[in-house]
Amino acid sequence: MDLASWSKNLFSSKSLSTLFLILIFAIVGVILNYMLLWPSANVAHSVYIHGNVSRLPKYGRDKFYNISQDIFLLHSDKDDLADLVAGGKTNRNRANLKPCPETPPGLIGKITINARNFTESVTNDDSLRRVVYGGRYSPDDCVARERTAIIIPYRDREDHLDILTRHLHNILQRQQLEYRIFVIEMALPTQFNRGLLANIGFLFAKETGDFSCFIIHDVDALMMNDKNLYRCGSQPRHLVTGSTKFRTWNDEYGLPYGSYMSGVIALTDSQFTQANGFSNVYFGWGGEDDDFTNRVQRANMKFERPEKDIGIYLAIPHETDSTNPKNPARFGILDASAARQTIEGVNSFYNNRQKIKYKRYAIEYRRYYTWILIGVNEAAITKQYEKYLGEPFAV
Ligand code: UD2
Ligand code: MN
Repeated sequence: MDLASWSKNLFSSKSLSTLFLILIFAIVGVILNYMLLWPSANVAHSVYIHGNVSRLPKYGRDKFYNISQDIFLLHSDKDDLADLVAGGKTNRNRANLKPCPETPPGLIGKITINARNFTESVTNDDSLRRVVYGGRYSPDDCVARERTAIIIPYRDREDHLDILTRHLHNILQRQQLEYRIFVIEMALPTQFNRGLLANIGFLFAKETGDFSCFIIHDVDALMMNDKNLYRCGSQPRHLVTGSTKFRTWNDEYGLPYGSYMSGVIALTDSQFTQANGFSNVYFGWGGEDDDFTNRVQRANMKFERPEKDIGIYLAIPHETDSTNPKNPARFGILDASAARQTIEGVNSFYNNRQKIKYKRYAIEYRRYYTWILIGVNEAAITKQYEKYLGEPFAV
């Protein structure tokens, strides 16, 4: 074929339309590629799901779909958790950095929180931008003096969780901590069990990273003074000296009784383990906190608190949750607390003859926290320990 007839052929309507089609395919291909691949490439290695989604209870599945834009990988049951979290271990191999100063320089003391607009008054966009997926942070310019795991037993308090996580990211960065926020959620239909979730959260945090301090944190407690450092001590620490929930006789913020240690507590691995963690048998509201006070005492430790005006918390007001009704049997169960100290607690999930079974339905590295969804069988646990639940009290 000579050049003239070749070019004539090329510009014939048939080859032109073929060319045109190829061009259209290419453009659509590029656009599709951009739309489909680019956003997921952006969140790769950020968010993981563990578990068989088809077996999630309805509640968990709803939650799962709600945040679909954040989900990248879906793992089958066969996936090894160690692989999933390996990328999440904090790299502390930064030989040239000095330890952060004993007293963080940027603290401001009393914090003003506007109760009419919590979200706005606790949000600091710069601090949120610095958070790594899964709710992690580590100072750039020095090595943190504490590596703190914040563990939040949780269910169905999205607004509180949003406020608390913004608040914590803002303040804990000022405190120059290396930290990570864990949210441990209990799947329905089981009644809420704060102690059991705290135990599982503690073990999960240990599995996930190298933490020197574990803080069990209510979702509705906002610290009102950033000098309240989220660090551990030589004894377990109760970080609350007063709450807007409790007024004293002279109208100050206080606590309901002296041995009270609810809301926010900080313990090292060995302190938590020595007390054998929380009791797992309190389903519904109440009792687990006083039980834990007893455990700490029986393990020959005692709670310490920060200075009085530093440990003030704002308690976000809320109603009673329908799946966490007051537990009418809690006083009897508390009476039998000593008998359970060694036979059930955090050890129920690793070296116990009578292990407590639980399911890990899902793990997600969300934008501002790591979320895990737990399922347990309330009837089976209650049966397992029926001899150790004391006498039911008439209330
Ligand atoms: C008190 C204690 C709390 C705990 C509880 C008894 C204070 C400041 N706190 O809190 O530490 O001992 O009594 O169980 O006194 N939660 C959910 N969803 C639910 C139910 C509970 O997320 O449906 C979590 C959440 O982190 C919450 C915590 O459990 O902050 C305590 O539950 P609460 O806030 O209903 O109980 P409250 O305020 O009486
Ligand atoms: Mn509360």
